Amino acid sequence: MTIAATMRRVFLGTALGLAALSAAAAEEWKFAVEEGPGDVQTLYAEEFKRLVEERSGGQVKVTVYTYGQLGNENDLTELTAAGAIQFSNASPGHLGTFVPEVQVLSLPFLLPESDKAKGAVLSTSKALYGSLAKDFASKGLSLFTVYPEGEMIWTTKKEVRKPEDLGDVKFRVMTSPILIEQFKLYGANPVALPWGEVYGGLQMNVIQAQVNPAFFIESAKFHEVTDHLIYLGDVEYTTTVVANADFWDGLPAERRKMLGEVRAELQQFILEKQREKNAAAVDKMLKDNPKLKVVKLTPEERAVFRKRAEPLGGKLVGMVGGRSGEILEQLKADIAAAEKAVAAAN
Ligand code: 6CS
Repeated sequence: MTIAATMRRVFLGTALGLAALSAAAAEEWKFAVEEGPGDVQTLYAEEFKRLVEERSGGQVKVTVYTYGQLGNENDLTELTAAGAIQFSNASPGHLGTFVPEVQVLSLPFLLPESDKAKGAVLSTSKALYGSLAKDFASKGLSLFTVYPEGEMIWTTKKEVRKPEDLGDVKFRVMTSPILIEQFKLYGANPVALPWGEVYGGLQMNVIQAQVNPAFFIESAKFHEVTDHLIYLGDVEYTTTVVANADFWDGLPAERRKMLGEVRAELQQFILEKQREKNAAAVDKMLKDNPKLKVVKLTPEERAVFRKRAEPLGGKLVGMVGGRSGEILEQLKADIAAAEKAVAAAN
């Protein structure tokens, strides 16, 4: 064997040995999302994976699971609380039976309209990271972060401009109980379903409407089985990322520090990604389905729904009890402070 061939062998042997060693040493973190490939939550989890693997020097390997691979939205929360997976998305729209207090984030006409103030509230609010985090912890979940995924848009078969138009509409909502109350107040006939059943339901006319951000309507193809996109401007889709609490509490301090930095970087990353994806999705849907009609409610029409939604905060506190009233009041104070700070900076 030539010297060069021997050197190559030695080099290859060492490289393989090192790779095997680091593979053996790598710890696996499983991260399950509630959405499909290319969707906002998946982009977040993939960027999380890239940063964590790089910054842990290969000592942590993150495996991302998309919707359906490990179960539906509610299954993922249970798997995380039980410690079978380390991280998952648990959106307030589905988490309401497990951590009822989280439903404050689903209240319409509450979060700030400006992206800056909304971003600030979702990443730093005392109500969320001080108070609500305790309710997560009591269920075995550690609240890692909260981020927005875009304005909720209704897809309907007929034009809807006022509550009376919804009288005969079976409206699919996510599985949190407050959403049933919200759509009853709006005048509809709400039905809670996991999203995997929505396309078929619309196609078979078992339901006639649903609500989601534009990127999701496009990727789940709901625009193929609908006729109108209705913009009310009442609520933002938000999601929380949670970790198993025992796993989180057992992390060494430097790992938690690294995760804090990753979290801060991802906050900006995901704000931009979701904005881009939502804007592109509307163009794509109108191209795919030229008959789709876009309806933006006027301020007067919007005010009617806003009025209908007024009792909802009180209903939520009545349903959930515990510290939910306090959390809601603190959240309102955090929102007012963020809006004031943004106005002062402009
Ligand atoms: O409508 C739903 O249930 C789903 N919507 C989004 C935007 N993400 C996941 C969630 O389960």
